[in-house]
Amino acid sequence: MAYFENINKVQYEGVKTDNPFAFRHYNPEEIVLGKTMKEHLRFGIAYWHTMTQDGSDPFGSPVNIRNWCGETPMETAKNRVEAFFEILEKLGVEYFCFHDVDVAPEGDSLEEFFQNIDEITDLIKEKMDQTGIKLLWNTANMFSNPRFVNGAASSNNADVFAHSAAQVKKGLDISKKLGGENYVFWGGREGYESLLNTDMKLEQDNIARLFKMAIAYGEKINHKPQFLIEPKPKEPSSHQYDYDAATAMAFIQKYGLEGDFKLNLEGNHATLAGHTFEHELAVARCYDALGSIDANQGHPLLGWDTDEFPTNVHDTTLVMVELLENGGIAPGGINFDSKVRRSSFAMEDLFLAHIAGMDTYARGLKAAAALKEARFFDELKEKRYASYTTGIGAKIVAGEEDLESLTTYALANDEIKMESDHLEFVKSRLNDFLF
Ligand code: XLS
Ligand code: NI
Ligand code: NI
Repeated sequence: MAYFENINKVQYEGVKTDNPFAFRHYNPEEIVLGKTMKEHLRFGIAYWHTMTQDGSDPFGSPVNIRNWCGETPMETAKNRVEAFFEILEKLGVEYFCFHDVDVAPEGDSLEEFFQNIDEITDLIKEKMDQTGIKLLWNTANMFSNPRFVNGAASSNNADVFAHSAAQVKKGLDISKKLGGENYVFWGGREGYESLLNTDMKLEQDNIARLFKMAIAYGEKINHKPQFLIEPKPKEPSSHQYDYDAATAMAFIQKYGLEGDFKLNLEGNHATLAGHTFEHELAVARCYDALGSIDANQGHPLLGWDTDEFPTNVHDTTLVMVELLENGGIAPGGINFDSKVRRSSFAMEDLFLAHIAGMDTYARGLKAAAALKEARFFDELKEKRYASYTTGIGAKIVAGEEDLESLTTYALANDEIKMESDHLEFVKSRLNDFLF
């Protein structure tokens, strides 16, 4: 049965089309810098925002119209799988991501939950085999259930730690069964509400203990997805340990996890941390740890994780500049961790919103490719840092100078000439590439 009877496979029709269910910029087979757009962008769809989110908010009840609700939670779960793959196929999206609780009802016990997961992931596997659609990553939801009120691995209660370990083990078993390319840890409530009662060192050591158990189990079952930490500074906890990319890298290095862990970076989490998305990507690149991205954007006037679909071409261009500099994002991808706004409650909005996000990323890719071909940023930076390529700068970089030799140099070269950055001119030239 089709859940979106009136929607056909979405095709590229170019900017002149007036068909809302067509791509205007995303042309999957078009070659950009030697690769197809599809290969560059590796789009993924998030099960939670697309299949389970109901449009409710702290001030209002569910509004989303969805036609896949069945008689029992398991029937609904099965219908969702069908509807989800219909969306993926019709949009031509080849990857997806999910939390354990998104796909299967928790039931009355952990045992029942695991049985439900097995049954539903069998169905998902069948769909994957039929369509060639792949699992970008899965994860365990260790923040929604009341037992996680004080976190999962960072909980003060060791039984909660054990429960979390069981969920992660199941997550890795599923990842193996479905050929998952990455496995994500977003520390939902791995943080604290008040330092008054928190042993921060023990909590962070325990998070690292769980991560090491995950690495060891992956080795044991001979399945090694790229592990990813997804930083976020706050919400739901008032303070989360994986605050931002730099903080997560300090954690990864402190506990010696560099060989197995990289980062999954999200647009709205970057802005919540007081950074731009491209800042977070650049930090990750400095550590060779850019693993995957959660594509969304925050509302400029709201201070929480609104997870809006990306529609800002300026932002997606700067993201794609980073991804190109990274040599691509594989085995990661561009996962739309994005949800339709409450007022976009119709079924077809799920298509319109993803088309908007995909087109905005396609425009970002094209603009970033043009910037790269024009050597826009290279020339800018070569000129700006030219003092380090010759003379004293080249010697500093080569490690040939020390405080004494530089003091001698500085005393003899006391009149320093600084040059203007002409930043407004640079920004205006950048606009020429965007539109
Ligand atoms: C929440 C996070 C979450 C992760 C997966 O803010 O973005 O959705 O991506 O647990
Ligand atoms: Ni996310
Ligand atoms: Ni988020």
